[in-house]
Amino acid sequence: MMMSRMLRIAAAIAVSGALAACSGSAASPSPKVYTYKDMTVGFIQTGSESGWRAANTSSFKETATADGINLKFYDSQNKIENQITAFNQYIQDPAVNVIILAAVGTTGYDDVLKAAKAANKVVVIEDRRIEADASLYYTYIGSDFDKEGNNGAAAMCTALKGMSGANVVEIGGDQAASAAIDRAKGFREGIANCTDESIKILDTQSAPAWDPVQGKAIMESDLKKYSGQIQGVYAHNDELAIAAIQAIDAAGLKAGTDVKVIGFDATADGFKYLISGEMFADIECNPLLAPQVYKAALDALNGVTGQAAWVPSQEGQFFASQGADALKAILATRKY
Ligand code: GYE
Repeated sequence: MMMSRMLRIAAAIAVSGALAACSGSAASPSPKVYTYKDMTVGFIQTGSESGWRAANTSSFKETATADGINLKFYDSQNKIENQITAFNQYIQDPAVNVIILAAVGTTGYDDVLKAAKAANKVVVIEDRRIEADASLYYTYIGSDFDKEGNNGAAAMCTALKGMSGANVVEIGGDQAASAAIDRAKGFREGIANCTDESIKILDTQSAPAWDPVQGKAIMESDLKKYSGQIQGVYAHNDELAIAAIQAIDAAGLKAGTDVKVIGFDATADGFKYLISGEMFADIECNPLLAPQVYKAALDALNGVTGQAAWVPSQEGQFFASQGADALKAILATRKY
């Protein structure tokens, strides 16, 4: 009697175990694999201050449309306080699972980065580096602005070759931006290595929010203050370089001959002044970052680890000395 009861209990246990295995209740569910259609991105853009910025914004909007990403776009009007507001809005928005930041400044983001992490939002920094613990965001994708500054210095050394004791003035971008901070740093590092001539920075001023109207006023002031003493202009983007060229020409001087101008971004407008010979060199800065940034965000959603803290952009430089025909041919192949 006892044996048959024990057999019945053993059989019942075996059957329930088999049923649990069949129903899958014992096995854990396989993790969800995210696709771009599962991404709702809150993109916090600096503003619309330059041709580079317009190309960067287009890259994110066009790529989102092509990939089926739901994009929420915020223009910060170049104000850090607006970026903090937008960050908090996206943190509180249950639809947003990815936040992308193009930073106006380098500091002031720690609290919102911590809040985004606590809310399990993926954060990717694009364009400009920030001063924050790398554990607070998935990765940073943007240029090596210090290297760009080194390249700008090398171009200035070439432009002023053989002029012992050459003087330059600097027209900086917004002094809060890492792009301006590092291009200034890289330039100073680089001109110290000029072999054939010593280059002195006569004056340096920054254009708030990269405003070319301010940039032109800075150049006009420098031309008055240092009349006949300026051989070179180091401008932190093409709009500031073009503003300087306009001021130089208005002062009766010839940009490209009397004064050598170096710019950054290599936008279509910058190319026009390379082709005319009024800009000596244009150091490229790649704004077409959206495909890389969205892929990184998707990897983050899918739990991919081992991502580099910084993925530097690939970019080159262009010179008036390449000749108008060659530069026109290159320009015809470019997207911005
Ligand atoms: O050079 C300038 C824009 O962060 C690289 O920002 C970007 C810079 C770019 O205002 O045109």
